[in-house]
Amino acid sequence: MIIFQQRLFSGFLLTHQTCFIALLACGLLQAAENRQDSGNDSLSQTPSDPPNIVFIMTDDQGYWDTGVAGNPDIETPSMDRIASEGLQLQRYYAAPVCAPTRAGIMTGRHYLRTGLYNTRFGGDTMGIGEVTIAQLLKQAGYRTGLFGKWHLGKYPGYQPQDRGFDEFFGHYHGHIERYEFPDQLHHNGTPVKTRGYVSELFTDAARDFIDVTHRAGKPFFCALMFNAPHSPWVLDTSHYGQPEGDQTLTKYLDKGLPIREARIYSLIDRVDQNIGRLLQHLDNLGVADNTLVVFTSDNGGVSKHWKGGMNGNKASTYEGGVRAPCFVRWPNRIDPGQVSMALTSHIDWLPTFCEVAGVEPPADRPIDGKSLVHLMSQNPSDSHHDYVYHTWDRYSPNPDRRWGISDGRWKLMCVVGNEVVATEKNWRLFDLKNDPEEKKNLREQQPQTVNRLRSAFTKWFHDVTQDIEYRPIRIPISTDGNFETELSPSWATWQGDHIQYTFDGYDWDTIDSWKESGESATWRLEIERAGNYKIQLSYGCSPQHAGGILSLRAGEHRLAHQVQATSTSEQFAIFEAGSIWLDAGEQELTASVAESVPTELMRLNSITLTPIETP
Ligand SMILES: [Ca+2]
Repeated sequence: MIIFQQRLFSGFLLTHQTCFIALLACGLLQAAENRQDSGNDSLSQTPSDPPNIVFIMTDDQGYWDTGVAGNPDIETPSMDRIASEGLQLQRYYAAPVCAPTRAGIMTGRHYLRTGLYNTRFGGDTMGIGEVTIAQLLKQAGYRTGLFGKWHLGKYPGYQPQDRGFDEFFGHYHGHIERYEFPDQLHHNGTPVKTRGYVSELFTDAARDFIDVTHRAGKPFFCALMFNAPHSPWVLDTSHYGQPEGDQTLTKYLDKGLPIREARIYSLIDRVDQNIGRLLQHLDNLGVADNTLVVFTSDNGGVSKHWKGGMNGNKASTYEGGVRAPCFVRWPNRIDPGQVSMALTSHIDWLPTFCEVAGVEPPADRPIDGKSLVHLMSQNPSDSHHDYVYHTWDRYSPNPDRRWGISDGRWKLMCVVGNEVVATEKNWRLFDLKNDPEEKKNLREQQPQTVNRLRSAFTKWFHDVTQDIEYRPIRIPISTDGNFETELSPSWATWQGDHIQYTFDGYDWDTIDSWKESGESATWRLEIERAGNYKIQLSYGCSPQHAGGILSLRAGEHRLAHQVQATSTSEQFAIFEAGSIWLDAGEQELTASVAESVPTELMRLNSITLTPIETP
């Protein structure tokens, strides 16, 4: 076992990076690979090998949803194995919801700095100027792959393969609708059809990526981002005749869990089996000792069967909404059975991985995270961050409604709905040392602590939000490759007394209920090159409502389309609406009701723009 102190470790990194470059120059990587192929012995891994990194994250798994957390019913032997063979970060914090945590992981910055502010409505897009950990690790010679959920941008330029990942197989949105034979998946920018169950598919892709990278003699950064156990909680019944999902579900129903909880536990159980397969694969390749494996989740849990006394769930700023499981295994560096109570955060991964890979984080912007490497030692410190901060509001950053701050001992927080005007009376102060369940509000007894924490929070909030515009990015309309761009309903802003947006799993969302002349939806576009663009509309309209006129307008240019019938308003069909000229640069495309209709114009599912080649 090799244990380095922090100061020595930094020097070691310089040395190992230099060695790696020298290996490249001398063409000796094949020899290194051959040594690794020879098995998991002292020759297969040396301290000078750059560590591989496998970052495994689940979606909506709570701190309490593992066996090692004390949960008496869930079965997670692989997750527990990572914990017992390495370091448990007992007070590791994610953001309250999905996309914000992912932006923090990728950038090392609080998500509000990145322009991302939502999980839908186009607000789940990480700013184009951000530098990701994948880009940095590529600079250090790593091959990079992401398998599973991205949720940081769906349009070209914002997809994983545009943000530093050599290989991407997964989905852009916050969730997908089908887990068996899953739809809504893409491979390096192209939609793909798939067979099988989603957790297996992502794991298989990660395994294959590791194999190819290992054979090429490169270190790998493999981000395996399971979409389970996020809703809609679809079990694995894809193996007809051997319904593994049913067996697992039955196991948890037999333990007395209600059906909702049994489904969530089954999804986690299935993920755990796949993590076990991946760990075994690392063993088989002989690279486990020099592979840093992280297991964590992206926000608080949604399960409620057993919470170990913790308060709150996903999306709240109670501990149950923001504390996540976090285990780190790296046999060359970390002794088994280590535990740290230090305040740690999802924003710490970028500086951590930069340090282990020997590459500098960006120096031209604030990096909020701090490297965790100093905790990867015997008897790890319980000191890291002075404060952890929590904030989440779906529509725009807000320092008053749903927020929290903790110095480890004391925590000040507030959770109120949009219908409530938040005041100081809604604040709650908890002594986490003596009241970890966050039951006893000490706000009135500890005014100085309240003032100190609120002051620190507001200072932080101002810092991370200043000079940043929070609205959907302009959708890039590129002529590169002559590809189509689909304008999704959730990215529109809409005006009118009746018009509304209906969220229905992203690909089935609609703009609907519009019927008065002038009611409209507008998309903000960035047009790369002026020209004519073919317009295709996907919508549903029942026969008795057909015949209305939809007007499309971009600057001075207009197009009208008479709405046609589909069999029902819920069945979408694609209609050619003609073409419209779009000037280069920043443009707005507005769809509106040209003439009032009795009920609704249509249920508009998408508008697709395709550049028309000019001779
Ligand atoms: Ca999540």
